[in-house]
Amino acid sequence: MALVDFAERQLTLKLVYYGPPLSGKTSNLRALYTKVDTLNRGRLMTLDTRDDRTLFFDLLPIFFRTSSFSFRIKVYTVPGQPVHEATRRVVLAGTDGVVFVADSSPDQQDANRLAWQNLVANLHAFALDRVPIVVQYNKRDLPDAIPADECDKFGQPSMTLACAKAGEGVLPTFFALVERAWAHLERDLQLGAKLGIDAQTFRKQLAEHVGATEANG
Ligand SMILES: Nc1nc2c(ncn2[C@@H]2O[C@H](COP(=O)(O)OP(=O)(O)OP(=O)(O)O)[C@@H](O)[C@H]2O)c(=O)[nH]1
Ligand SMILES: [Mg+2]
Repeated sequence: MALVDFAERQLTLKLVYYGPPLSGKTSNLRALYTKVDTLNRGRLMTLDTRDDRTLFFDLLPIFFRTSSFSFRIKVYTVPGQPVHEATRRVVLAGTDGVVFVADSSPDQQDANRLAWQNLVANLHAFALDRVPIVVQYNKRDLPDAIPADECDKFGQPSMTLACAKAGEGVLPTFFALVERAWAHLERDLQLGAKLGIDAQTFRKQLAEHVGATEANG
């Protein structure tokens, strides 16, 4: 759950990138890191084995300040390999939103489904069933990528398309999730009224600090 510190006038959001093995979760975070202004990001922490598989998790802290409040967004990835189930649960605990990074390769559609079922079960175990989820189909550059209109949206209202390796679609996915996470918290905690910031102001500030010029790229 989001941390609101009224004394320090600070809001901390936790977001998690989830999905099947090798779908591009770490690649999303790496691209995000390069797109966020140096002043608004901390160190990108990744823990890989030699073959690039995430061993524990990755973390990118993003922060920005408005005239009245400061925001911290902690962006995590989980490791996709089945063996890391315990780690996935630890990372998912208390999340305010999830990007589900699906693989566009036709032969990974079963892996997408399995990872989705795993996500739903783990969210349910934490009573986080209502947390906002953005489905991203990554690796759109694959010559045999499944057509966009055949992608399983897993019951979500919309999805984004990306080529994380090239940094494409990474910011729109991130913005979509942050916006939905804000709307969710607004409903639950009346954040806007308490912080004196409406959704539009929050979005504008976020875009200004986190690469507004690339919001479509
Ligand atoms: N063709 C293509 N390959 C990609 C893309 N994004 C990532 N990859 C490749 O997919 C492989 C896995 O990427 P990662 O970002 O490490 O995947 P991950 O989801 O973090 O993997 P785990 O942490 O092991 O679950 C790497 O070889 C990437 O270069 C993309 O948009 N297109
Ligand atoms: Mg990874």
